[in-house]
Amino acid sequence: MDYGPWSINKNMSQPKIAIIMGSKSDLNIMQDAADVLKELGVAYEITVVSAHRTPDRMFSYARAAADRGIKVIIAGAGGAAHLPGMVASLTHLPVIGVPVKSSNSIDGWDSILSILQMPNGIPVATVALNAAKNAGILAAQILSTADEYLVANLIAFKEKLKQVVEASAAEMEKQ
Ligand code: RP5
Repeated sequence: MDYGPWSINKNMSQPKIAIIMGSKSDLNIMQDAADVLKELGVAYEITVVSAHRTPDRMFSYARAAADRGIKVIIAGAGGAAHLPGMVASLTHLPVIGVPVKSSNSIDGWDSILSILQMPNGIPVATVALNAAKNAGILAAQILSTADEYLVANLIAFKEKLKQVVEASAAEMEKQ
């Protein structure tokens, strides 16, 4: 079966996370998911899959993802953001939805509600508006339940967050 040229990161090992988005215009937001996965040492693939403009591609991508070794799908879209929900309806893999405040979005609420308000039985784990970084972290946390190396990376990542806050607290308290 030809699964298509999904992976942009040809130099990475077998991708475990798929990052997809409705349009190239979502990349400025969705890149944050890729960046944090890189930081955590998680192999990912990234591409554009439009629910409305390429429904057949969405169908074949979602149907084939698990067989290709993908464990979690991160899907970002804006406006009438059907991509995460439709992908979730086509696979048993966990889907994390990123509502994007796109050029066709009315203040972001359309994106949020389209992704958040899924019917019973077909969940999409929805992160905050434009919060692709959190989607990447959450995807890594899901993977880490079966990966000790990743647990260590996540603990180190959270430790860094703590240190940044402690450093800013110490600086502020000096004033
Ligand atoms: C959505 O429409 C996309 O996910 C994007 O957020 C938005 C605008 O797409 P473009 O018109 O910029 O391609 O489907």
